Amino acid sequence: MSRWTFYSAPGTCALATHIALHEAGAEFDLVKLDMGAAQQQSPEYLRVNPKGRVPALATEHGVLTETPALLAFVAQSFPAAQLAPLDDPFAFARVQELASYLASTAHVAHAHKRRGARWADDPAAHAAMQAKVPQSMTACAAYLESQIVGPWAAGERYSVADGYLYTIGSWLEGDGVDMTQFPKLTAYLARVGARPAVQRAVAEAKA
Ligand SMILES: N[C@@H](CCC(=O)N[C@@H](CS)C(=O)NCC(=O)O)C(=O)O
Repeated sequence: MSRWTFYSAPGTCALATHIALHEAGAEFDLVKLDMGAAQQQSPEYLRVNPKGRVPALATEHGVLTETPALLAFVAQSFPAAQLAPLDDPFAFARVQELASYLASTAHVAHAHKRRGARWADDPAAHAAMQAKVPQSMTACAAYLESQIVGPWAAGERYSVADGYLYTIGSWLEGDGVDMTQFPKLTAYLARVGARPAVQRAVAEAKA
């Protein structure tokens, strides 16, 4: 395995993959993009990821993007780290189910706060999308609260889904969610946040 390069930016969903890489014990070079300076749209970065988004992981096989794919790839590349139930199709699908929900529902709802220009040009539409975020993210938090049955998202074993739920979960308060309504989720986020790999990734991901 050649050394990987991981492309990230502070305050983004790339933290989920960053956490997984450290949980796995992977060796990688970290490249942090400055989104304030629109580096994700620079010609150099568009050659890495033509979508102009983070995360991206340059591997010996090519560049991979999309958080659920990256998390499964990291878990499968480091089986000894036991970051997913790789030998149990149903349990693995449960991990994927949560990762897909976070990517396609929770993350997209969150993006309506600052990225309304993806979906509409009218400033009034942007304001309407922004106004909806506390409600849509509270609905996500309520669903996630209902899913926490064990110490970790997939039950008894920590998995790559935990670093992802931690990443999106840490956005909830800033999105206007009253976290006192969600004690299980709050305690869970503190539990994940106490892991050394998570603290290392959080520290490295800072601006
Ligand atoms: N579906 C992608 C979403 C990636 C994404 O939207 N990343 C955001 C940061 S959280 C980004 O790079 N935004 C830059 C932009 O919109 O210009 C995933 O789950 O990895």
